[in-house]
Amino acid sequence: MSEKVEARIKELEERLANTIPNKHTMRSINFIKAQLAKLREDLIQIASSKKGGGRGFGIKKSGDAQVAFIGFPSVGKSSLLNLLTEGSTHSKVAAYDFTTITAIPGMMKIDDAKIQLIDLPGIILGAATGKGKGKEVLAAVRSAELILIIICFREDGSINFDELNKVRNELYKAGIRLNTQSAHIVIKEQSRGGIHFNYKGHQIMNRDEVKALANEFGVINAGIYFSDNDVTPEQLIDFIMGNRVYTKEFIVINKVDLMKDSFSSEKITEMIGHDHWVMISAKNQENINQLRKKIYQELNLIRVYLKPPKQQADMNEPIILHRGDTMKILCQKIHKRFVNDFRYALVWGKSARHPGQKIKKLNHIIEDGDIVSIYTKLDVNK
Ligand SMILES: Nc1nc2c(ncn2[C@@H]2O[C@H](COP(=O)(O)OP(=O)(O)OP(=O)(O)O)[C@@H](O)[C@H]2O)c(=O)[nH]1
Ligand SMILES: [Mg+2]
Repeated sequence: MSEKVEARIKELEERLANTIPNKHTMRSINFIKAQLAKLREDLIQIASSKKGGGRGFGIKKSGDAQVAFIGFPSVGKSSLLNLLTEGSTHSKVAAYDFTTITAIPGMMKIDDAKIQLIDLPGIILGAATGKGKGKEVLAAVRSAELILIIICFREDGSINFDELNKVRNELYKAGIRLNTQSAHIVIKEQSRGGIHFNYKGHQIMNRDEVKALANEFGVINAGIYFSDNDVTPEQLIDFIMGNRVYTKEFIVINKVDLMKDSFSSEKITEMIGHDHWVMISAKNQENINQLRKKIYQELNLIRVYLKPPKQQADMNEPIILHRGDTMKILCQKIHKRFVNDFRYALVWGKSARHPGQKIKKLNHIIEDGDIVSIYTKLDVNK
């Protein structure tokens, strides 16, 4: 069953690669893209229905944020986990591929935050369709908020950038979208009237193309509205298919001890496509602290100090939140009853207009370093 679907995917991928995009071929290109999206979904379904498939490794989330490691075998993922968690975790390291066969979680501590790192088995081509432990690995990756893609220097001193693109491609096929957001699209299905297409700004697809794509997915009568410029066919397909995960990647280039001629950072940034990367050597413990700091930065974490009413603030154990988090999220993190029983809070710090500002709104955005006193309905001596 899956072999047939895979063969069809291969055929369509080849057709897509061999079709030169222009006005006349646009329609058939979009048709192929729609078919591919459906077939890939079918493959994921087939793999998930097999015993043990698609369920991840059942790792319980803990800590303030979760970061998953992904990369080909033997790039040094487990060596890195052991270093970043300072010996509190031991994931087996060996010179042969597929040393790690399940997910190994570890806790990295930095600046009062506890970050759960998840070491995973190496992936191979075809992971998205269930090859190797691909389904489980990708399911574990889906639920992390930051994905560390690990590549490394080869023995000849070059960097294996091919692997980066292969990993990205597997993530893409598994419905994971990196460093991008879902397009702002609204689809209102109706009982009749065909497709009505409205949009803001400049668009690359015209009404006929939008209609043809929507029809392909069984959307026949609907108002379709794009509020972003230049929505691509892929974005429209993603929106209709749903079930996509939008997350961030950070690139680790390991084994820098094998480097022969030095690389300019501009060149590496160009090869990677952005400057969210770091070069390390797990073997020589080079740049490990810098990586730790980068992970913290990428997660956009902030520290908030609680001051129980009429007492001193606890400056030793901050609550860790994400930038942009609200008072409601802070309350939830302390205990869910704080959301229901919330009356107001007194706030000192960057988010307060003056020290000790009284905040009554749960949608107030907290800032790094704020000190917060929460008063609930149960506080009798307000
Ligand atoms: N030269 C060099 N070798 C390294 C470095 N980091 C790890 N290795 C070696 O690379 C091999 C694989 O390391 P692992 O940490 O097991 O790699 P992995 O990515 O977890 O591998 P799998 O679990 O099989 O996917 C081991 O022989 C390590 O000693 C490094 O910075 N430099
Ligand atoms: Mg490993």
